[in-house]
Amino acid sequence: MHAKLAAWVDEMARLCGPDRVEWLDGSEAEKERLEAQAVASGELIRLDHARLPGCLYHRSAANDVSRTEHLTYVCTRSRDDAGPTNNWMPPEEGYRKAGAIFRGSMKGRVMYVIPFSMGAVGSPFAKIGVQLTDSLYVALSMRIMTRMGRAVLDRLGAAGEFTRCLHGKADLDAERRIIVHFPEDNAIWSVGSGYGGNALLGKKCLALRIASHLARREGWLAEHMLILGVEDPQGRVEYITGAFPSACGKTNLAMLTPPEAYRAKGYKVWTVGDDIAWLRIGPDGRLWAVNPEAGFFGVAPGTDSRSNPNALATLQRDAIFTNTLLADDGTVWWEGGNGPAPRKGLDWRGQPWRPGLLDDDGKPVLGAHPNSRFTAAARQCPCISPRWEDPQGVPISAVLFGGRRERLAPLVCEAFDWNHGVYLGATVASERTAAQVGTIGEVRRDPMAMLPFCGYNMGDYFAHWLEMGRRIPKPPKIFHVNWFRKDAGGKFLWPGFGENFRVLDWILARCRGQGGARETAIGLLPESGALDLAGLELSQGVLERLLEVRREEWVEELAGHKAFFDRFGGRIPAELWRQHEALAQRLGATAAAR
Ligand code: GTP
Ligand code: SPV
Ligand code: MN
Repeated sequence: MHAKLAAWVDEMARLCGPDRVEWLDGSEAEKERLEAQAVASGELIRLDHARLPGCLYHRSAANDVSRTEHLTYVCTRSRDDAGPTNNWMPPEEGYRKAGAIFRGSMKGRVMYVIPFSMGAVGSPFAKIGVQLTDSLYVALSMRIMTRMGRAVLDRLGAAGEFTRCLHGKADLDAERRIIVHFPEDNAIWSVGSGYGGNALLGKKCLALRIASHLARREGWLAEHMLILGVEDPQGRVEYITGAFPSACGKTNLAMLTPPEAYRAKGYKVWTVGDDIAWLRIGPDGRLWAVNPEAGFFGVAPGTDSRSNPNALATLQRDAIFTNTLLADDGTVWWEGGNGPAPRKGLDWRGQPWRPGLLDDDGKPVLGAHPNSRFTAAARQCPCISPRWEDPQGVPISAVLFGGRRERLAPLVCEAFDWNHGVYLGATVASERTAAQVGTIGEVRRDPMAMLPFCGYNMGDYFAHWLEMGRRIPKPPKIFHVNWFRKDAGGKFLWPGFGENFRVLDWILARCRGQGGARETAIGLLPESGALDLAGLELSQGVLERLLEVRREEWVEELAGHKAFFDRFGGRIPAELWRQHEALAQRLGATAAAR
């Protein structure tokens, strides 16, 4: 028995006051028992067994349907170590504030103890956490999203290191909700929310915020990235990672189905991960990536058998659906999903719903919340890579950064070199989505899609990326992509989804030293004819619009880069300022004095 673990569980149980503490072993029998309990209490609803075998439905509180970044804190001793992009409070205050909400909050409930591993159990790169929670929904979701149970405890032995993760629903009151991280103590406390990224502590809290802090100390990278493999007709597979902000297309790109013309030639995409990548320098001098998760927590709306058939196949069994529409026939539905809307059902709030329903202002009432999601095991994905659990990971040829920009950013742009690529990542901006609380559509800087997930000062984070570049003998090439450019009428210019494969094809050609490129002020863009568009009908002039670099817009953007860097005081590495000045020079503008 692990004495420190036992003592910690006792101490937390004294704080939270559950009726009982139950250690979970991860067995099938345990799963069935927990599901039956959750169904009996109404926390989960069983879906139609014939059509969705083993699937469950959950509705989170109406005020608790996305990550609450304004209630999320990084508690380092020094405020500067959290940096200007994180909410901060001193560790003592974090423990005190969250502790006051936790105190006695599990009375009448069970506290589940969930030992879990991020990364395959026993992989040299895996990290272990133990989550305590009073939510059966969270316990059952952790079973899908992580490797958990007895095997992890065995691995931990009598004295292994683990992240202490305390989670409680309390009364699910947004006024009494806080998610506090203590990277210097390897601990996370989250109270008052039952929603995904706030409550499944292995995901954003451990695998990104705590892990990014560890990664900097240990010389690796913990990133908000998908990982995919592209197999060519000769059977050779090359791997790509991509960082896009929440709800900006990682799951879709990771599971992409290539266009017919490519499939006919024998091209194929393999999914390694859809949200998080841990990257290290391998013995061969390349960058290698592992997916620390075991499942997908994917956005439902917009997912149908045309846009993402692989996701749809993945969630046909043993999945948990959260905040979708619950149809009267025991199935689920969402806007932009398959088939016509069911004639009757209950919406994500639990209110009666029918197609065409309007609210008091005459606006359509959504059946599913825009951030409604499915939770399903990665191994159920038809295109899961045979190497997805490889303890060493997969070698990376290209790293993509991107965001949702209706103007400015071209479809694809290659960095001149690693440091320029770090600048491209550091200056990513994106329109806000429904995955986090806030004004949808508002453009904000989201460097490397890590704004809400970096567990330390982002100025130091950029320095760490630059330092990694100095240490990787054979670095991947870095690109910026944007699938979301729109025309004057607000329509997407690029068809996206499977057609994005055409861009990946050019990217991989560039990595092999092939593929034509023209130099612009912002980077290397496909030269005329270099993108293979066979079989794709793009209207006259659309490709030119997608690949256009408008000097006056970029000069304006330059000021946005500077304003963002200025927030960090002296903590932005000099190399990024040099990149900034070089960009200004290429644009024929003068960089504003710093
Ligand atoms: P998180 O799970 O929040 O990290 O999101 P994600 O980055 O995995 O995003 P996801 O793939 O789930 O896509 C989010 C939304 O973007 C969905 O509504 C998709 O339909 C839409 N989307 C994804 N790829 C594309 C694309 O290439 N073009 C367009 N126009 N929309 C896309
Ligand atoms: C995201 O918001 O980036 C997600 C969902 O992947 S959550 O688990 O809530 O973070
Ligand atoms: Mn995500």
